[in-house]
Amino acid sequence: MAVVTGHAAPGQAPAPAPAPADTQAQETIDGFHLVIEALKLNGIDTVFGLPGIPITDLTRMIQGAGMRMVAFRHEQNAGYAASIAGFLTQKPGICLTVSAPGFLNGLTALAHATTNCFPMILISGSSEREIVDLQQGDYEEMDQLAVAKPLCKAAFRVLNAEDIGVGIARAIRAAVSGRPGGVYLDFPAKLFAQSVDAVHGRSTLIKVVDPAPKQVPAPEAVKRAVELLKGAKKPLIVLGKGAAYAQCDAEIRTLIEKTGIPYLPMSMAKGLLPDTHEQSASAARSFVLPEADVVVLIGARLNWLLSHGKGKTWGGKDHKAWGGQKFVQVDISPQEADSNVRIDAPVVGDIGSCVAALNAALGGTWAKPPAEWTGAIKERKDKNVAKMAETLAKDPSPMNFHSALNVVRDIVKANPDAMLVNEGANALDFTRSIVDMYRPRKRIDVGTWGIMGVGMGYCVAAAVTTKQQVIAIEGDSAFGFSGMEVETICRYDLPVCIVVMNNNGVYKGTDVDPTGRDPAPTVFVKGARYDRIIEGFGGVGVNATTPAELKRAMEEAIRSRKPTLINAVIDETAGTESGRITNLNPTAKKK
Ligand code: ADP
Ligand code: TZD
Ligand code: MG
Repeated sequence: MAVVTGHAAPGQAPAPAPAPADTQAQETIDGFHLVIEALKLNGIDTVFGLPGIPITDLTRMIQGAGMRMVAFRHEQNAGYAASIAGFLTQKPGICLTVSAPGFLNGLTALAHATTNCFPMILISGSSEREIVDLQQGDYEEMDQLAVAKPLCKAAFRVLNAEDIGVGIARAIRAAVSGRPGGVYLDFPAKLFAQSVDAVHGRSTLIKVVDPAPKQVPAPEAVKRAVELLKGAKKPLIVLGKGAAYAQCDAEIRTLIEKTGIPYLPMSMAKGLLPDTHEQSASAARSFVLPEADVVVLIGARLNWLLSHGKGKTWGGKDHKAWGGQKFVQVDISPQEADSNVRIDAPVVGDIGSCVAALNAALGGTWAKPPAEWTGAIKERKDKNVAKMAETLAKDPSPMNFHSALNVVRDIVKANPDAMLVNEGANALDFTRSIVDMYRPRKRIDVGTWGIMGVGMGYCVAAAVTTKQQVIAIEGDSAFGFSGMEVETICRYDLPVCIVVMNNNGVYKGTDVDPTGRDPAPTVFVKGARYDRIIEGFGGVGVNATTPAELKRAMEEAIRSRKPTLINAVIDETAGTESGRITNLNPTAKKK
């Protein structure tokens, strides 16, 4: 490589340094290039971010070095993209932001990554340390390291160019080893311009060996779990997004099919086995949770999404009472067990190793669960599926969630490799229960927080990292959080088909201000035309008022792979408050 000092002007290669007398001895490398080389050395090929002081040149040079530099309109969306790229690839997703406000915009996504156990690194430029620490009022002044610390797994600052290699190596290890999560890396402006001898500089870079080491479970823990399962009359397996992340799909399938145990996929574990699998108990969820006697959790926490493993959902007498189930919990975090209820058989390790060990310990012959149990589940399932089919077959006018999602369901079935992005309340809950998934890691959604705003960032990351068609089913409120990234989708010409389920508001479009002065807080402009937004950027916009129009538009989007936004006009009375979690609403009950 040639001499690599100096900043590049827009569109130009880095300017060569003035030729010194002894070129060999003087060849130098600067902080910008050490960062890029350290990332490349570790197989990182994509950065999501937004340029500005002090990282503008870094974004140019990343692109110049042949990496994908995806520039967003708001850092939060770049951050969400990085977080889900981490989930999909097992490599830390990288988000690059400017100082204070850019950093803070990215921070929500870093916290989101940590909460969801996605590996991500937020790299942020920062202002002059001396001025920041004396609070003398620098441009975009903030002690970013201190702010980031409580919201991530680890946070590091690099002051010297020779430490860039170590900083990036530590960030990668922290992000992907053990329970994955978000890592913050602080690069003050001065770091980028520092030059060091090139040979020496490069010798400080580290190619991380085995960044996410296997963690094999203890044999006695595996034995304990298998013994517990052997005695079960009504066993159940719950697959969470940790199981999807682990990419050990064949082992998981073997466990489920060899034992014959019914299973429930959490939303982002849908498709790990096809949702049409005969052992899927999804359509009988409210029956199996209270009835099961031994539950095997694989990469799923007993948090609010599973009603904390107790209460009425699990057959408990009141909202805090234990339902009597015994739990096996397979998780990489040794601290997860007992977080909500007693875990009788924790199996700590990476899911691939744990499930392989369980499979081996099952032995040659394993008695399938009693037919009474599987038969009762099938009965519930068949009844619910038939009821749903009846609802889906209706064709009301205006279109409702069901008749629109009936179309989406068929489109996803015909395109099982397409990525499905999903956010909203009713738009989320109905999609999750109506649209079957057929392949692993195809469904990405609001995750552990039930967060709005991940939509367009997820679309960009899904398209860039998987190269597959992306279908996004978005509530109209949900879409609004990241809607401006439609420009990003058009700019990079990504195969994304966004369907805005437009019911004129948050949950419903029917609320009114009791005083008659303003619009109610949950309603939006009536009859808004979200499809026109994408037209402004050269994409395809379609207004769909019937299932037939929606079907035609989605099929055309997938055929053409053009950025498309379909405004699906949904009955504004069709939704319910907070979708399926009305009960979490302190005021809703009092109505
Ligand atoms: P869901 O929301 O789908 O129920 P959660 O996010 O609650 O899933 O749980 C994911 C769990 O998976 C976390 O407890 C995390 O520690 C665990 N996990 C993530 N990756 C791995 C892995 N490779 N091996 C084992 N456990 C993992
Ligand atoms: N802000 C953030 C960041 N996350 C949230 N979850 C919320 C606010 C609260 N919220 C929900 O939980 S769902 C939702 C909000 C604002 C939007 C629901 O409206 P929608 O979906 O149009 O997206 P439906 O189909 O109308 O229910
Ligand atoms: Mg809505």
